[in-house]
Amino acid sequence: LIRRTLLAVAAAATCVAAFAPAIAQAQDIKPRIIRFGYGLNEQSNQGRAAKVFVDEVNKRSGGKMKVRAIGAAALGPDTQMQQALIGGAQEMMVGSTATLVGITKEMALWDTPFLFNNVKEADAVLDGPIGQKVMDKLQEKGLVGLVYWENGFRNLTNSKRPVTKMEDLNGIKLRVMQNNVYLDSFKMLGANAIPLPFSELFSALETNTVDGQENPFNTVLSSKFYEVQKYLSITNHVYSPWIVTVSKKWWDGLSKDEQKVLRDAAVASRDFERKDTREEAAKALADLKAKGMQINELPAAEAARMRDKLTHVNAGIGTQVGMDLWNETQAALAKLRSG
Ligand code: TK8
Repeated sequence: LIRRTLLAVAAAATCVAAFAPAIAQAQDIKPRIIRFGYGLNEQSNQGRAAKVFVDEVNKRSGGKMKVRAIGAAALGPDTQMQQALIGGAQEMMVGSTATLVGITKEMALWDTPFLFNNVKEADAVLDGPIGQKVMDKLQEKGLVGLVYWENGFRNLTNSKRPVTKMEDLNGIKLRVMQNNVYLDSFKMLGANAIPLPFSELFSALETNTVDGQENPFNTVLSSKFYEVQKYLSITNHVYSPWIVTVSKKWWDGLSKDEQKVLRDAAVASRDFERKDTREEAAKALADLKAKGMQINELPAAEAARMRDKLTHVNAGIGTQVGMDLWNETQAALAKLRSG
């Protein structure tokens, strides 16, 4: 009888292992505390998706891995957190790919003005082999990239005047991300481009240290830039991804099961984040109008003039990221557009 019971128990255990591999008890998972830093506030699309990541890691690790999501740049701006990850002093973060260009030059690919025409193209390239290739470049610098989230198409706001043509940018002190492509792009368009970390942006706008900035509608709303910016010009000049990264030093000490928990939770957070961001963006303009912003579109001819001017920047990006990667991306986009 004992033997039979043991056999039954063993068979049951095999069943559990075969049919429910997600059960945490069967996995090699230790209790872990994971600091996950981000720059926007808790009420933003970034904050909402960070919460989803917390829940997903909790659920998938049977409560053993606990993510502490810390927003509003409380752990420092993007560039500072990146260094903390590289050094192993912080486990995870999500931030702009643009601020990673100083570490991994290939990230500048995503800063190419007007690279993607729509989010479908962005998803296809970012989640495909090209996005993976760029992400993998982080490893040699001490970072592991997991997924791209959507920051979104960027638009221009300022406190001086409606920007309806390129010349309207002349003399406008415009905050840009700490990134040479953005700096060159807006200088090219005639603005007085000033790199600043995001965490200093609201107060810089409030004190008129800078006159304007560019970010997706979602951020203009969640960071309350409408309180200090009168004009919003719909430029959609670039699609900006966020990227979820892990300290490689820390990652290399995790078991395969723990790494899988983080990878799967990151994918779940990405799927939530893109949907949530797109829903918010679709109604953000009406909200911003209601908050008193004056919104204008660019006449098609003016948009074309700006685009044309910015092609000068593209040549430099090709050299920076490598012509192979550049050409591969252009070919992938051409294929997407023809299909
Ligand atoms: C938040 C930033 C922000 C970015 C910027 O940390 O800096 O303007 O768009 O989302 O990464």
